[in-house]
Amino acid sequence: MNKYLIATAGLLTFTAAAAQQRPNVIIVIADDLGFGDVSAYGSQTIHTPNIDRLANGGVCFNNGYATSATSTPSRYGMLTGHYPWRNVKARILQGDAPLLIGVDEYTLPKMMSSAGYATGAIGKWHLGMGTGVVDWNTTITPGAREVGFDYSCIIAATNDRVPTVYVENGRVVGLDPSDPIEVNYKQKFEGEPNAIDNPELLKMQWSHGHNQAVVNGIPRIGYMKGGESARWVDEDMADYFSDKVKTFVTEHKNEPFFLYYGLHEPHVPRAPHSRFVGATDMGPRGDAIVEADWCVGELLKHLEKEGILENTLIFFTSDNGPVLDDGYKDQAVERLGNHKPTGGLRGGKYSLFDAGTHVPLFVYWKGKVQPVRSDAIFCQMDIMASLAAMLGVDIPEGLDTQNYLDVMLGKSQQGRDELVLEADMRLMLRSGKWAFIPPYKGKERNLTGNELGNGAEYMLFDMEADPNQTTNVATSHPDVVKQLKERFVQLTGRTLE
Ligand code: NG6
Ligand code: CA
Repeated sequence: MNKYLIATAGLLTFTAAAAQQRPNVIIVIADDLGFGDVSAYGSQTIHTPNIDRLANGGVCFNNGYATSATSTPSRYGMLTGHYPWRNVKARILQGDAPLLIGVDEYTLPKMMSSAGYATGAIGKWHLGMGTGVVDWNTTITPGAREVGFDYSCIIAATNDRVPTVYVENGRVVGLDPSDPIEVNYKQKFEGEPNAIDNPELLKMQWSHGHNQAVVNGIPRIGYMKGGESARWVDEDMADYFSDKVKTFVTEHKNEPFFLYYGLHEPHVPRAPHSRFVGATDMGPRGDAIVEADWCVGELLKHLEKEGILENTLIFFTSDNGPVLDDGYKDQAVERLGNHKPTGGLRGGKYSLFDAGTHVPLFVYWKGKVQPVRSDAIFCQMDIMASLAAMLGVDIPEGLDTQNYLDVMLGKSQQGRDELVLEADMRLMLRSGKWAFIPPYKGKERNLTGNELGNGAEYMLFDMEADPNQTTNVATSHPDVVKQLKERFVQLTGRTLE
């Protein structure tokens, strides 16, 4: 055999091997689920057996990170492989916000498509849709399809924001054309109920914000009119999306598929189905987590039933850290008991402290990935480059995503050394064992009670010795602070005093 033939033969073998390594890929991403909210990380106060099955049967990251402490930027980071703070619009979006991701932008689902995958997004979206002036009564475009999802069945933003309808492939589900939907985030619609004027309609009370449209007895952010027949029932949302997930899996079981499954729990308003009410002693927040666990269980059962569990790589994570009172009086604070949603980590949702972005993160692939607890830092943003490496796909240069395939599959514990993490456009740098937070003006805590990480001084924490960030060691480590300041400026392009 001459050299040319040997090379060709080698290539063919490689391609065949690569083709065998095309498991289905599912990302399950919960909403505001904290590091301490799943029993896999040691919580004795809540039991999440289905989520634990993934954690204990796969790579369970003790240092898994989202890129941001809130939803929109976090999801943007994972789906685009770009740090969200590079895009000034990557902030918490309202329900009528335009599509945040450029239609020409490279994305994770587009990468998966190029590797021959069918792609779908089901559940929470929160990345905007349309061009800014959305007509909810026609096909809304651009949207999930332009981001790279062949199929989508999503909620536009959050479960506390209007419009409270499901959007399937760009169309509002169950809409009666004679009752068109209008949405307004500035002005109320005359004659439509709202939380301030119609408290008698409320089955759940708001604590801050959330006092505009009333849908299903729950006050929301934003005003909405019409679309009565299309409005979701919060208590049925888990079942609704679970059914959509099963249908998607069944329809695509004979080809590789990529599914993004955005659970809405335990984001506010917490309104689990009646069969989960009372599942915990913690009230709606705890019960919603049990509902999320049930959703994971249904997914696993369905994959088993279709005989494809062994051929499916599953990520489980959360978009940002936990919060108790995020705007509704649902007893999340009062009934917390001994439960620690952050698992003891400092801060929470909205925070530059660790619990803002330090989230549950597991990679499960039955029979292929060995169960291991990994201390490596692994970030959701790196899923893109790591999967690309697994599938043999070239991705564009200039992205922030990096290939940590061996870490992702539990074969190496050499994770990321540096990460720039974001909370409401404020940034911090995680570098090796150090967490470095520059000074930021602003309140110490927001209305949720979560500490934001603002302060007049530089903060430096040794995450090995002090993972709960109790002691700022900046003054005793001036050399480290100096070095991290320089690195922060270099990485972020921002200035520091
Ligand atoms: C905030 C909401 C909060 C939640 C959050 C988005 C108020 C007072 N607070 O503005 O309830 O909806 O946005 O959460 O309106 S996230 O997890 O989607 O980022
Ligand atoms: Ca969230």
